[in-house]
Amino acid sequence: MRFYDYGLAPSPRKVRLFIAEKGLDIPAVEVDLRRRAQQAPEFLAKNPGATVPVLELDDGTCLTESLAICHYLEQLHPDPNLMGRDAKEQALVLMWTDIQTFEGYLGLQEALRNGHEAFKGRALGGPVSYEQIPALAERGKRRAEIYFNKLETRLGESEFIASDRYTYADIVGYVYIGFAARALGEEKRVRAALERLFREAIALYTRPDNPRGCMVVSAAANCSRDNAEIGLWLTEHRRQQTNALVARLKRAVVDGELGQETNAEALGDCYATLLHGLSIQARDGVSRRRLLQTIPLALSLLTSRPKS
Ligand SMILES: N[C@@H](CCC(=O)N[C@@H](CS)C(=O)NCC(=O)O)C(=O)O
Repeated sequence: MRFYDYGLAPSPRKVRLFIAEKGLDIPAVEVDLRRRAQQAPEFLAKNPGATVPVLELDDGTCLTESLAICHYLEQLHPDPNLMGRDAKEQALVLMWTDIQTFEGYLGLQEALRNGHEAFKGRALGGPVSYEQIPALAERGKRRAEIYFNKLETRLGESEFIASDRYTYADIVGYVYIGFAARALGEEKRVRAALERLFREAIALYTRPDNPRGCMVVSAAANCSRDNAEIGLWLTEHRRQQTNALVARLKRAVVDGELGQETNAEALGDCYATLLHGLSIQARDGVSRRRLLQTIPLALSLLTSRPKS
């Protein structure tokens, strides 16, 4: 069996996490979408749709579509169960997968692929070249916002997305949340993007109707051994957030927004530390006004351009 993957893309990421949750060891091949490796004849022979993920079976059959691949792996390796134990749970997992994919992922794709110049002439994935429609970028953002509100409401009433335990639907949600950082965090200027990130985090951490602080930061400190899986999930989420910050800063260096001497990794770690610290401060009762005061200070690091 061989898994055709691409590290930055959300669809194969769902499969990668699924494989990890099952504890399987499947050799992976990186298909570099940025270099259009999905359009190479060898890859098109495996998937004429020119997308990843693909799972190539030993008999040569190539399975595409993340849901189909995960379903297949679930049948072969039923433990731990991730797709539902009975008819109702299975239906709920599929229901929440569809809701999230149609309302969230497609909105995010619409925003990213119609709004970012890297996708000019590639507004839809696959073998056909489609031009961007800028109005769709705005609509996509709106759709994604509505999806995230729905997800937030859902996670307010249930610890997990589809059931009372961790399932594939949680993997899907987790991947789309991570993808949103990339799809929506595409503010033209790095300073504006960071300011928005901090403002939104502080607004969320200090909402009067919610427990203060960020679940991802504060719950992690309290995870028992039994909840090691959730702990892992949260750790991975924070790591992903840090990676997204570092990647955004590196891009700002490449785009010439920040000086070449900028140590994007150190700066990204520093902002991630602040982001997590803000949650703890909020939980300890520090007011929104005071937390907001930290933003200009944090952004002043951008002009001081720390040296490596
Ligand atoms: N429904 C498919 C979607 C696959 C898909 O769109 N993959 C994207 C990466 S997330 C891709 O390969 N795009 C190729 C391209 O942009 O040309 C699935 O869930 O696997």
